[in-house]
Amino acid sequence: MDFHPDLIRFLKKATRVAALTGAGVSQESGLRTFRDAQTGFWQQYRPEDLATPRAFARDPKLVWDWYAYRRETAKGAHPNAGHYALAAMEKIIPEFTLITQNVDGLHRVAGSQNILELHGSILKVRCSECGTYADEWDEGLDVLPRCSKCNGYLRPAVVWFEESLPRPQLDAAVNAAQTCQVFFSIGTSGVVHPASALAHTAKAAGAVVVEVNAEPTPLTAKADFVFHGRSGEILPGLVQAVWGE
Ligand code: BV8
Ligand code: ZN
Repeated sequence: MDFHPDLIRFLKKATRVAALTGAGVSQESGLRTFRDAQTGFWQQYRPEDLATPRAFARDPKLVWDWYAYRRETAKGAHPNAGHYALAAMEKIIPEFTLITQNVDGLHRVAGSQNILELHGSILKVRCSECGTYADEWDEGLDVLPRCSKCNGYLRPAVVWFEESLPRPQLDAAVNAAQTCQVFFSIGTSGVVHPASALAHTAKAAGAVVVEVNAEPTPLTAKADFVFHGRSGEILPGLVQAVWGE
């Protein structure tokens, strides 16, 4: 894959870079994306119908089990070359902000440190009533884990649809989009708000926008550089072409 000399020049001299990642970055680690059809028992459900407070209120055990299944698959997954390339960029570029919609924790495993988890973490669990985080809980077929403090139902510490994003992370992400010189949108279909607005905020603030995604998205027409393919191949190629690492 060859990279436009302008992009290489921009990146070589960039001191402030931001990257937004979505489920596509973890696809090569074997984790399903949101728009991929689900597999096995879960293929009868649409993620959008399970990742909501209403679904949890209606059937907390079904939603808990879906997240328990995804938590186990996330724990069994390994970062891929795309995650490692982003961790390498953070070490090279003076100010690098990784903004992720993913809840699988793989960026941290790959060594990224300055991470904004806009949608929370599937590895963390909190009480749906008092908000207390739980370090351990009962798992089992007919068990619905409850809070040791108030006996409320435990839930995954992720942001569901129609729930607000954590203010500090969102504000920091907007600030990074407004101040960066180059903004990457990687492995995301760009349909979920407000994360999908960040690339447009960066563009409006004068950043060079780079899209790395397996297929075209609503951002493609506005991006300055577009690479359609697998992030696990494109990102390491870019790091090699720009910084020779
Ligand atoms: C909110 C955590 C305020 C849980 C998630 C109408 C218009 C505008 C907005 C709305 C609207 N109706 C409702 C809304 C708001 C809603 C929204 O945006 N809905 C969408 C569906 C229209 N947003 C919200 O509700 C947000 N909150 O707005 O609060 C509010 C308050 C009260 C009332 C109303 C509003 C909360 C959004 C957060 C939801 N939680 N996840 C969990 O994970 O279980 S979102 C979920 O989708 C994941 O985080 C996921 O990351 C995210 C986005 O999906 P993607 O990451 O982009 O994944 P996707 O599968 O879509 O795409 C993957 C891409 O990768 C594909 O393009 C594919 O081609 C590509 N790919 C695949 N393999 C590879 C690859 N690319 C490269 N390499 C590969 N190998
Ligand atoms: Zn509680």
